[in-house]
Amino acid sequence: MRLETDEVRTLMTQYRTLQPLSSGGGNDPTEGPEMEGEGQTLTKYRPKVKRPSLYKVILLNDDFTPQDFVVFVLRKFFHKTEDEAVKIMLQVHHQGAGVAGVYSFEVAETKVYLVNEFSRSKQHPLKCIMEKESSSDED
Ligand code: TYC
Repeated sequence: MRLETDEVRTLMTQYRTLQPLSSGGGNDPTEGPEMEGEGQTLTKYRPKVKRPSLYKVILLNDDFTPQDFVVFVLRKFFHKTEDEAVKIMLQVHHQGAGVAGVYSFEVAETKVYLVNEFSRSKQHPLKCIMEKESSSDED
């Protein structure tokens, strides 16, 4: 296609005055606040995807559950080695609580349920709870 000089001039003018596609003011819910750059409007986007939240599964100390039982629970339900299990058990024993593992909501919920049911079935008062892990990309 052959362009006449006038058409070329018009196209070049249009090109130079083109606005960024997302110059704000639209109703795109993915658009974040604008930032002023070097004479140009930059649009900052919020991430469209979020990492799933993670949950800490925590064991609580008590005065009656045998230490060996806690170590057994850590090995059976949290796949810890003997050394890791002893370390976590002692942390709980001395500090009052300790993290057995970090999982997605559903996995954490299942572990809490299984551990509490297992402890109850063996008549030990060992309690397991879950707590949302604070993540850096949340306000
Ligand atoms: N404190 C318990 C004892 O001395 C041991 C224990 C450790 C219990 C960890 C619970 O989550 C626990 N027998």
